[in-house]
Amino acid sequence: MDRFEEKIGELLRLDFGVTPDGADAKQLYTAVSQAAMDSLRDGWKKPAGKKRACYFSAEFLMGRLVNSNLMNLGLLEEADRYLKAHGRSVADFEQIEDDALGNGGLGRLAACFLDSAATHGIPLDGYGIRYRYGLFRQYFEDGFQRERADDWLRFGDPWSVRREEDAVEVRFADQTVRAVPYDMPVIGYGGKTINTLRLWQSEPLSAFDFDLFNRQEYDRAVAEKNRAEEISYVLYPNDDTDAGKRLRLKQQYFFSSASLQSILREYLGRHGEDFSAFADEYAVQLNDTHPTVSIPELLRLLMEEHGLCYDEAFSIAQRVFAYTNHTIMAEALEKWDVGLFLSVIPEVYPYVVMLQNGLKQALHNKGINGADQIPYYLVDDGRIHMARMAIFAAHSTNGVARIHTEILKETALREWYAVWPERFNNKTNGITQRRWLALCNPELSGFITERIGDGWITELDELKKLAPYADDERARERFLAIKREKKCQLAAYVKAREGVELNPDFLFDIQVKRLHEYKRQLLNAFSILDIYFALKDGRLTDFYPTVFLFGAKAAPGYYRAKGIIKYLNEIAKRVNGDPDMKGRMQVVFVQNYDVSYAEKLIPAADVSEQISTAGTEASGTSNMKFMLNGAVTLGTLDGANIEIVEQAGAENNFIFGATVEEIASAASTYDPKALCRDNPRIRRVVDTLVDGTFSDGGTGMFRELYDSLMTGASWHRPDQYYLLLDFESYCDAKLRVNRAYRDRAAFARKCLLNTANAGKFSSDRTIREYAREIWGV
Ligand code: C3B
Repeated sequence: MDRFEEKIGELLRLDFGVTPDGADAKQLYTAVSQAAMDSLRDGWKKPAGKKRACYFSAEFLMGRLVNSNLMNLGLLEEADRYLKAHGRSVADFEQIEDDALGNGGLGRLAACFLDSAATHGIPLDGYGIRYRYGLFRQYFEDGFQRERADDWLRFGDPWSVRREEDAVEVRFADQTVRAVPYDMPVIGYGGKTINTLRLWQSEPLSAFDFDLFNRQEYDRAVAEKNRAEEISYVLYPNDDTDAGKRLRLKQQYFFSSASLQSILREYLGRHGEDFSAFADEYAVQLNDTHPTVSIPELLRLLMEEHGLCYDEAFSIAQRVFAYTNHTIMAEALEKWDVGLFLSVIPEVYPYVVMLQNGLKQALHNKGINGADQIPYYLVDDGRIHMARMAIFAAHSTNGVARIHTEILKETALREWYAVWPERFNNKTNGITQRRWLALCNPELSGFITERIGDGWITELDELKKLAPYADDERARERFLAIKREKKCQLAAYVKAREGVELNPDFLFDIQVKRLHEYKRQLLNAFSILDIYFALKDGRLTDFYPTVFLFGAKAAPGYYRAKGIIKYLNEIAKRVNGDPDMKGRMQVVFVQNYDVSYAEKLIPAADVSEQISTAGTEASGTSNMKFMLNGAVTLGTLDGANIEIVEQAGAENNFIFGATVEEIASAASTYDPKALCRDNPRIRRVVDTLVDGTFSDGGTGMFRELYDSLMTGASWHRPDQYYLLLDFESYCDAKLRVNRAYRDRAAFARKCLLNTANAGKFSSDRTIREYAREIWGV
């Protein structure tokens, strides 16, 4: 028995007083995790004298850590053997960890980046917030979304180390709090590099006011504690929208200031007050505008506490900071009310003003003066524009897929691109193949490794070697058998979680992502109804039996998104309850879609639904996960879909709908009312929102959805996501996929070619580009 196993036994004995055979799953989980932590303590040190990159992000959606950490440390098999010897397995840890410190794509991307950087020896540390409660847990009640708090700490947190000695203070107008870091090791595959994810927790300066306590003012005695803890209490549940709330600004400033102070402290320890090397030792990537208040805060710290002048401080900031834009949705580009900003962090505001003056001077130097400067103003109309601040003060602004960056340059940020074109660059997103293939699909991983070796685990381009097997009948049959096995596994999981039976011989068509109008789950709903009616009427006779699966959380305050969930659940009830549909079609909306559910759903998919209105989805990353696991994309020419199809071949995917250019030219002519009037198929499905086919429980939600399609956000702007424009081409494409699926060998070929051409979409490739082209590490 080696050291790792001995350590597990010892921890079980000392911490819980149990033997390995007597321990429950939670005790085993804690002991195994702690033993793994113990094994890496020596290797978890920052190497001196190297430039480090810091990823500032309000969200890190890490997913369960135990399996990936054990795998990366090379301990997974050993742990499983040990557990099996005691009548257990790592699968027993399934229900133990949660994975919820992020909303969706942006937070999950941050987690993929950390994994890739550590795997390739790139010094990258994450900095964020240790929310007490992560993204809410979702369940359905009569088809309506309900939310419950996500108490992710209920199983303990064996992967974090509290670093009391590194705590700092963060000052607000109305309170000062202590930011206490919890460090998590980020273990590269093979365990050679261990970086750090530092998450800050907000605490009171002193735990308890005894004066008040003695005066029997108990409420006030705990009030300060509560007010401090409030800051890191809960993750804002909005994806792609900006709540503009006071607490949100507090959260952003809290982790920005704490992270900068912690970096400065490290630097001062090495260099004293000489800041000349600071920008050579640190790069800070701002993950969206959420940490952008870091820019004036760094100026403040350098000028106020270390006596630098504005020009010196600005030049350092500009070399240090880089900004990633993740969306062009106007409502997500953060703007802070000056009054609100002043009431929360008045000490930072003068630095915003200095930046504004610096901007005016810089524009003047470029020959832009007077009213021409207005579109650039950082403070405009009583609001502080955070994206503008980031573009002006950072040396790099990047989009997350080729088309997204083009839209930024040509449309959304064109004034800025005109003045500082050299700052703009593209970094197409990626995903880590360790979690999204090796861990979640060991069956397909084994298939690949048997044929081309295991180099793909760290160099995903190796998958190219798989392409010839797409023409090999035995390989295709094996692939189909694996897909079926993954469907059976998913079916068992869905049965346990939702109480619904899935038939593994059906086609699995899956749309999983946050619920948002622009992602157009409602369009998917309409197409399903269209197929349903066609089957009922006998118009459609050769339909291959299909299950349409959905998973999506709606932000709790997003009324329309919640209406779409209810609508889909009503459709599911109707279709699944219709005896005519037995063996032909099924609709299932799973509850609480999260990273762990994704790990089950994605490997089982035949068809990946990526149907956002062209020009709205910056990149998407689930599209890459589906592709890697051998599904075809049914999608629009939007975000990274474009690059996916370019890599895997248009003939191996199913593209439909208006392009960005076509959407732009449809803007003035799109007339949803006329489309409804003239096209009976459209009318029939859309009318189900209002003709009593389905009940929204008297809430009026369906009527509101109907109105949103017909009249849109405003009277002169009908449905800004053009659902009915793309309806027919979408339904056609859906039936094309369905027909193609009948020829299983030909379909398997398409799937295999998707996997074989997924190399570009590794976050290893993306993070190397950031390291080389932006950070210089
Ligand atoms: C998302 C975008 O919506 C996705 O297209 C993109 O793939 C990911 O970011 C990662 O770049 N996004 C998000 O999850 N949250 C935001 N606030 C903005 C964008």
